[in-house]
Amino acid sequence: MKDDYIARKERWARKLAGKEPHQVRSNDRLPPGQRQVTNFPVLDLGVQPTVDLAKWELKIHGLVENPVTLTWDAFCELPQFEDTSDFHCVTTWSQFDMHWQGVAFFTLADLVKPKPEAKHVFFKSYDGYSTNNPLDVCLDDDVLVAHRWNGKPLSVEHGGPARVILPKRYAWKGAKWIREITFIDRDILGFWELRGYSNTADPWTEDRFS
Ligand SMILES: Nc1nc2c(c(=O)[nH]1)N[C@H]1C(S)=C(S)[C@@H](COP(=O)(O)O)O[C@H]1N2
Ligand SMILES: [Mo]
Repeated sequence: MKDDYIARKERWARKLAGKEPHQVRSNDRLPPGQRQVTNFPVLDLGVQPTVDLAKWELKIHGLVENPVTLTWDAFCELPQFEDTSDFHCVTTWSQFDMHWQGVAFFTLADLVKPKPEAKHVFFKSYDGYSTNNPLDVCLDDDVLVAHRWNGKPLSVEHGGPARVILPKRYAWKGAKWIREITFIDRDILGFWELRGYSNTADPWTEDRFS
């Protein structure tokens, strides 16, 4: 993991320096079975929690050297990252060129310092939602906790104050209204992963259901 972590971080640093071409999963920008939309549909569990910024917290803990609970101000004071990526929902819509601003997953990992045993990451949200991803997937150079979309604060319906963006996975792998990130040594299934959705969720192999 250590070497892999450093290699991924190096690539991310090159990207920040503008020296790394945008990493793509496939030359086909539109994954199979998807259609392009431009209206950014909303998908949720029927609840859109409104979280007062004064009470908002992001707890990052588990198998890490330095667990933290970030307030909104502390989160916004971390180095900010922006990136443009495509967004693919398992319900067959994709939207291209989504511009996100927030904090790179790398910055959060550097802050808490995952222990070598940490291999998976579990995400919990203010609406009771959860999802899970391998740590190496989270350490891709396009993964972030976003608080702005297309130049504006992220709206509540799209997961504001802050949501996780993992462009190379179907969108359910990115938790809106993020509240807690836990580093763990084994895989634990999240909300949709327990309900028949694929655990790996790769849009380019139409890896939709388990
Ligand atoms: N907290 C939370 N995050 C979530 C969901 C949810 O219901 N609750 N839905 C997921 C699903 S299935 C998708 S497709 C995307 C939708 O994001 P959008 O509503 O901004 O399009 O958020 C994902 N993250
Ligand atoms: Mo979805």
